[in-house]
Amino acid sequence: MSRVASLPSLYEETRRGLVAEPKEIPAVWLYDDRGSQLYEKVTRLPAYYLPRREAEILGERAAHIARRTGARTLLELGAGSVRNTRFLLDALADAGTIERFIPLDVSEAALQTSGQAIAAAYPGVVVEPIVGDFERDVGSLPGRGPRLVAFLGSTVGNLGPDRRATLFGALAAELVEDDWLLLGVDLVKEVSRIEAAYDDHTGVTEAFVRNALTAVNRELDATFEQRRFVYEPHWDPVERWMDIGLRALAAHSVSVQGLDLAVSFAKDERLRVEISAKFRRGQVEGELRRAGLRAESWSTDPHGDFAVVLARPES
Ligand code: AVI
Repeated sequence: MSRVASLPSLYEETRRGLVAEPKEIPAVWLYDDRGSQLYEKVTRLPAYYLPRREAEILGERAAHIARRTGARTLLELGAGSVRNTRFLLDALADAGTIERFIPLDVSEAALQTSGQAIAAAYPGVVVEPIVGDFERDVGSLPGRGPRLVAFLGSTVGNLGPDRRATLFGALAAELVEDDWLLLGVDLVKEVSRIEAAYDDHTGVTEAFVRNALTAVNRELDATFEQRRFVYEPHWDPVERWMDIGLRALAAHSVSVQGLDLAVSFAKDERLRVEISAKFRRGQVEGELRRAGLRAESWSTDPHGDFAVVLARPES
């Protein structure tokens, strides 16, 4: 398995986030091995509609996507459990074009489990997992063309507009004439449904988000105490994203020895752990176009909750 993760840049980004206003830590801390397991549980929560809606779309559209792209290599950015990817693998196997599946994820454990499962289920497909960070590694994607780069689950919504522009730009530069991008995006809808998806009563989402603090404590020798924070996800109507994080219950300070840093929290000060942006069609197509990618098709589930976009580099 290739290992391409770079910790120094994550540490630097963490330092910048902790001294910024408002404070934040990089969302990548969410996805250590335990976090990846917790996220897997999140995806099965009844209120967390995203993966089910995406599955409905891929169930309908995967055969068309396979025929249209004729992909020999399927790459998946932020692959995780690769559950919905199976629709694409099945369709590309039926079309007889797929040779290689390259899942890229920060969690080596998640890749190991899913890589083995895929290799067993698709014996004719070479599986080559990459432990990496898609934002950093997107400019040097391996594989023989035509390549289909899948970026599913609305993971793109965890990036702010500037980072999305950088990522789409890097993808546009990396993809050549016969390559394709398949993007899954969660759509703007009733706020109550969006908020419910990030605040389940079982506490699984809260445990998933809090695990980022546990990961920072472990990796950076920090002293975040869970009991000093309350979980607080809320919808930001201006940015149209869920702002997901923790709020300090009282003023206190946290030492982050690995960064040689002391961080003071005021009472009620927030620590953002991630954002989860929700999209509209024109916005997604516009962002892709400005990066040099042309959306060729836009497919939604019957409820209009989620969309899957097939795009290619502008010729
Ligand atoms: C990975 N990503 C698409 C999830 C989301 O919906 O933004 C992460 C998540 N955070 C809390 N629940 C799920």
